Amino acid sequence: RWSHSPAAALSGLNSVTEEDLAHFAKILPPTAILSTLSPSATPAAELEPFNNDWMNKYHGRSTTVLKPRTTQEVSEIVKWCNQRRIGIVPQGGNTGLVGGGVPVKDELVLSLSNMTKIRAFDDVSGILVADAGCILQSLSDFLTPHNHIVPLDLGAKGSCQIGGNVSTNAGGLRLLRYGSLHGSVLGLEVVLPDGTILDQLTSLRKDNTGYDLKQLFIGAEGTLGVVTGVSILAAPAPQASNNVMLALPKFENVLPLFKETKRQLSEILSAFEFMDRTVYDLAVKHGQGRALDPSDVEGAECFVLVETSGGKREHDEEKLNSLLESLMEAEQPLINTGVLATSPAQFSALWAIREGLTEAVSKEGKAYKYDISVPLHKFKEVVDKTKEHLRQKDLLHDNAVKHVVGYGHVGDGNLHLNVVAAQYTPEIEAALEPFIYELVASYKGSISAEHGIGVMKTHALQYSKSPTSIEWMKRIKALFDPNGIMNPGKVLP
Ligand code: FAD
Ligand code: 2HG
Ligand code: ZN
Repeated sequence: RWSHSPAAALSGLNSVTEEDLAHFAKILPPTAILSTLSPSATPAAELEPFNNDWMNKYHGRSTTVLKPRTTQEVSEIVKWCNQRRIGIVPQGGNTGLVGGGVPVKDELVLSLSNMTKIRAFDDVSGILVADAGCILQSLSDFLTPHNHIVPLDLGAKGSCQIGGNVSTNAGGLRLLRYGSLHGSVLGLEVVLPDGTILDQLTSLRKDNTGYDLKQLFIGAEGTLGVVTGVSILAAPAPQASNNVMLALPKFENVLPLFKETKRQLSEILSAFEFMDRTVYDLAVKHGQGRALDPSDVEGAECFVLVETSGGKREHDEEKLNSLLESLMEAEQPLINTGVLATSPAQFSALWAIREGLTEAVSKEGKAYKYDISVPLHKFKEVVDKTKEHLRQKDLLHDNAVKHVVGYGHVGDGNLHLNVVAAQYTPEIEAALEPFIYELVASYKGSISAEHGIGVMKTHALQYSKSPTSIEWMKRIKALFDPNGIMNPGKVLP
């Protein structure tokens, strides 16, 4: 039986006891065990970062955090928890935005933060094999002198871990160019819920030997096992990168602009990121990146950040400049202005605006985040309809919802609808849900484009998945994890 209450998934599971801790002490050194139960009890405050999510929206009450250093240690911990029916929440950098990485109640937190070894890199094939706890930025730094890049980039790169990225199937800012992790992850090492180590850490580009089991763990959000190692295809570093922030007089121009940009830039286009005026203003207000000149933003309803990555600077600059010229000189220009980065510092400053949007929103208030796939021409309609709906409910004012903003990955049809409130309140949530999920379903969209389901959207899965799909997901879960210990209350209703 499955219930719509995440906590119900925990019935039948046990809390960690002092006896369990005594067993963990045989596996791990004292420094790798944080517990408020232990004889030398860890102060509760030290567990707070593990019990609360990035938005401070989801709160767990775990008493114990374990930080294994090896796959073997993970295996022994998981095996014990399975025998004892203790729920486990695998945790990476805890930057997830759907509450998947924190406990629902007092499950044990298994932090991958001590598993940070780069296991191998082959600069001919570009294949990188690393522990799941490696921070994305550190993998990127490692690859720089080898003239390669991770095929994934996101604003949380300084904290998120590659195992967390794989487990959420994170999309991010480079998906347009390098595709999803379902393509670039070549192999995984996973500790299954009974403690078995599933070694699928192949470094082969091609391997058609039956079912591709690793795909199940990409986006499983820790519900099927603990990812301990990742083999990923790094991309050759582009020889030249440029970017330009385009200011558009109206949203309707985004679609034709995307078409024209793709046509002219073709193989060198590497990002096409959208932000509406309100969220741009929030970025400026909260100090993300460097504000554009007032004359460049005047009359702009929204912005698009275009990046090119190619093999020859002169060639790319010529293409980008001629795109800008043709856009400006058209009879009905699609853009007001384009601010072209002319130095590495400006290049980073333009990206900092886009990458800082999530942070800006969180400084402004409490964000309800809807990470949705909808047809591109509906992006603005979704924002407008949500605003109107909140206005009708008299919730669009400074003491309730302060802003409704939209930004995201145009190239991937992925809108980040953020409803920025003064507080998280049941009243606002009730106004937003199921309203937004129904709206998304009416466009045949997805209620989660890239952030996952976590604990936030288990009850909404039905808007994007058929009953047959959900039934088979449940069967897969029961097959891998018959005792329901892995991240209970997440993903499945
Ligand atoms: P956590 O938050 O720790 O965990 C996320 C989920 O994965 C949880 O369910 C957890 O149980 C599970 N998990 C973590 N590690 C493992 C493991 N080793 N084995 C099994 N399960 C595991 N997402 C995007 O897709 N695109 C973006 O552009 C993007 N930008 C972001 C920007 C900011 C500022 C922030 C805060 C978040 C952003 N995210 C984005 C959300 C995104 O999901 C995470 O940043 C990232 O992928 C999660 O990695 P993490 O290590 O922090 O995982
Ligand atoms: C991004 O694209 C992230 O910046 C986060 O996916 C989106 O905060 C959000 O809603
Ligand atoms: Zn995103």
